[in-house]
Amino acid sequence: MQRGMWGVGLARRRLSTSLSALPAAARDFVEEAVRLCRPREVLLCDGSEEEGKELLRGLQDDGVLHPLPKYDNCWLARTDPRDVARVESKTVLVTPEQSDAVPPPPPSGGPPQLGNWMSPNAFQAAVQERFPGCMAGRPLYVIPFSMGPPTSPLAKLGVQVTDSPYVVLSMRIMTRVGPAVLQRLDDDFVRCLHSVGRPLPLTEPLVSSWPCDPSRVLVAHIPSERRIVSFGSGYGGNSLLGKKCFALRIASRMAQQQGWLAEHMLILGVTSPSGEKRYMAAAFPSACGKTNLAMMTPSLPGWRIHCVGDDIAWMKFDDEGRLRAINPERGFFGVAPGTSSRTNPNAMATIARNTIFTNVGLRSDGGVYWDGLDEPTEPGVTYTSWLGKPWKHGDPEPCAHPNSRFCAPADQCPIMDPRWDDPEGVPIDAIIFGGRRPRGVPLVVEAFGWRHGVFMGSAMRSEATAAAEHKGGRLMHDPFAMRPFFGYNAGRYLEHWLSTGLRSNARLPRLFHVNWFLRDNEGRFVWPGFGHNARVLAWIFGRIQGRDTARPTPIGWVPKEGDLDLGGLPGVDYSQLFPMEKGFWEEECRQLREYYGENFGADLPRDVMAELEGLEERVRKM
Ligand code: TSX
Ligand code: MN
Repeated sequence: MQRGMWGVGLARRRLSTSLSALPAAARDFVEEAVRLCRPREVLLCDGSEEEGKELLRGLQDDGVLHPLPKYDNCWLARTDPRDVARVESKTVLVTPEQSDAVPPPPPSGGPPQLGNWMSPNAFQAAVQERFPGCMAGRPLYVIPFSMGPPTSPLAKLGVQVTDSPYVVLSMRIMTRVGPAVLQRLDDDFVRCLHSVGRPLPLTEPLVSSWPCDPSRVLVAHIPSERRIVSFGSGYGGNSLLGKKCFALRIASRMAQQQGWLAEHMLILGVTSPSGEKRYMAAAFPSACGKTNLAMMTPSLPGWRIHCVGDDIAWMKFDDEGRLRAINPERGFFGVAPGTSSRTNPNAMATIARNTIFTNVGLRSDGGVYWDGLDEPTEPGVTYTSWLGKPWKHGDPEPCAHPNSRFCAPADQCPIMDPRWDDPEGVPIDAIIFGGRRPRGVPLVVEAFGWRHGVFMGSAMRSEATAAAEHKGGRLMHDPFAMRPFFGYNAGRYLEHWLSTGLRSNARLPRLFHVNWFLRDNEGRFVWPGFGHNARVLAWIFGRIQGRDTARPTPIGWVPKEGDLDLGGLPGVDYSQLFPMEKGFWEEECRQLREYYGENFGADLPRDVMAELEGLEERVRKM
């Protein structure tokens, strides 16, 4: 870290280095933040080992991080229990016109589902209510970072200023921070301002040594200025601004303007027994096991899977018309509960060192614990819950928070793809949508074409979870798994996808929809999932290669019986995996029509409505 300072009223001590390493535009941005937030000092991050050690020491001294001696360089953070998830209701897009940010508000008067708009005036007022002096007594860290390999034509730079050293440590894992970024930094970067909102001296004691201001959280995006302003939360989704805020919301808007795609998708490589390799991207809402799929161990002999990314894909057509994808991130910020050596051994290997855990349970031997971590209980080992209280098996409350996380470097994953950080990206041949659907929706469907596939993406629904503020168990619409992440009007987002299909020289990927979560009448899962999902990927692989392994149905192409490998799966029955019920689809169409009317209104593209009408017509004839 390099120390520097500007402005009046800053600490008067002599600083070893100035921040002249920054180009003028970045210096202006930092100076503006210093004038507004009035930190004690300014520290420029360089991504070095020593810097990491210094941050860890400080965080330990402050009681924010606790060592986990069972592993190598692993740490536990416990947040204020009021600061445990993204806050969608306080996440806004700031544009002059409301229609640039969101479709018309629901006619029923219900809350908007596809994002929140804030006027520039209201935003200025909100900033003035929160930021002046908000970093008093704390250092301001300057983090120049790259989303994507710095040399990649698809990469974008950002500069985050924050008063949270936890955020700095996490950003060093999740993004690229270092000299290669400084070298390339000019005036084209996303301006990211973050404060936990607890100036010193404190007026009230902290809870769990975790500074935050839950009642005044605001996560604002100003797409026209490529600016993000986040206040009051230290939790990852609200504070690691490179991830959801930049790589999805701001980037989706840039992508619309510049003719590419910024998507909430994992990227994986599939290699067939004959050694052919294809890359696929997949969009799933939360609680569908996206990270598990991205790191899957296939159950089919001879097939191999490699991981490129588990959350975000930036994709752009190259000169040959191939869709090239990069993972803009450098780490995994994954949900811990449910992760185990049975569900995801590669994740378990990834998080065994150099990992920051947040809100997981603690074992007395210095290990971590959460629900679904299927480790045998050892005599003498006691547990402490994420709230810092003694915990034992059978207690009504979970040991780890349902949204507890690991934050680990991607290159520690044993099946990372050899090209996962290739600056040119990997060519995408299939895009897979999915959802957690207990009834009616078959295991896999291929779209009739691009327009039909865009409709499928817009029609995604899934059982809700704990990743944000929603109640579990209810079916929620989540178009393209982007519902909380649109950086502009979701109707125009669909138009952008439709127009992508009209590019003259594009070799378009094929579009699919999958559902691992069908249940029978007794409530049992009818598909074994996990490594067996490779059977579905193998069928998709065949389709990409042009194999005649599908039959048309009213809802799309499905595998011909016998063309989906169900070998060695006793009790798994083709007809159960591919339900085709007229009544179900009639109801689905009705609900979709209502959802479009409520949430997209006049901004729903005509082509998407035409696809819904086409489906309704085909269902009528079922
Ligand atoms: O991640 C999951 N995937 C994708 C894996 C590559 N999960 C975990 C829940 C999401 C966080 C799944 N859960 C999957 C799945 O494909 N399928 C299911 C449902 C399921 C759970 C248990 C069994 C079968 C299906 N069977 C036994 O445990 C024996
Ligand atoms: Mn995600």
